[in-house]
Amino acid sequence: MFDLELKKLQTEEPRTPEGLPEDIIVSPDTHRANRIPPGQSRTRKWPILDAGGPPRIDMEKWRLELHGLVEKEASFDWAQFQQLPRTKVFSDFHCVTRWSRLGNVWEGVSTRDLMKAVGTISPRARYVLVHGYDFGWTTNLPLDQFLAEDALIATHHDGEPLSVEHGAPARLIVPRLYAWKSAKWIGGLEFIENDKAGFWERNGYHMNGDPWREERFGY
Ligand SMILES: Nc1nc2c(c(=O)[nH]1)N[C@H]1C(S)=C(S)[C@@H](COP(=O)(O)O)O[C@H]1N2
Ligand SMILES: [Mo]
Repeated sequence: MFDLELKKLQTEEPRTPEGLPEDIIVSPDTHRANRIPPGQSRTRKWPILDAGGPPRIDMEKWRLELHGLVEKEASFDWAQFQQLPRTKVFSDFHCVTRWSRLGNVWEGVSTRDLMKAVGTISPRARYVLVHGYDFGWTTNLPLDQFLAEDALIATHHDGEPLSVEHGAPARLIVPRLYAWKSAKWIGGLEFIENDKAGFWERNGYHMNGDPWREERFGY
């Protein structure tokens, strides 16, 4: 009996984008016939992975700061962040340590909507350095990846508020790149001209990080 249930769990097909409500943005990779990138295996659990554990965040002091090469720098407190338009995204999540979690529904503020609030981005800006609240943790990614239609600052996952371990109160989600680019406990977005390695990138991980091209290490 137990064996049978276990088998069912392991073979159950992932949720597909067909039949989702119209207002959910569907990440294009979820339309692939094979949704598992090379060298990855599917997990039905959601592992917790980070470099130093959750930071203590005082919600009175929480800010999301946008700075660098933007027309006007901006800082949202939690109440202001709640006023921004909300978006839902259906996407897969690929960790460079070789697990993939398929069919996630994220809810939060799309990066495109967030950027509308700060005027234009300088044409010189080509990369984003994302800052977490944990010990000055950072990750870098190309601006066009950050502004992909399915990228968002998420507060909810599969209908539940994010747990602290998974990045509450808010985390970045960039479905088209490996999960280490999806910064938990987000506090800042710095728009820069020249690419600058973040925490894992300084330790050998890829500057871009496309799972379909197995951009795990190096440039
Ligand atoms: N701020 C911050 N964000 C982070 C990390 C981290 O150490 N600090 N780890 C990254 C890594 S390596 C992965 S695989 C994902 C894992 O997200 P999860 O713990 O919600 O599965 O978060 C990423 N975001
Ligand atoms: Mo990771």
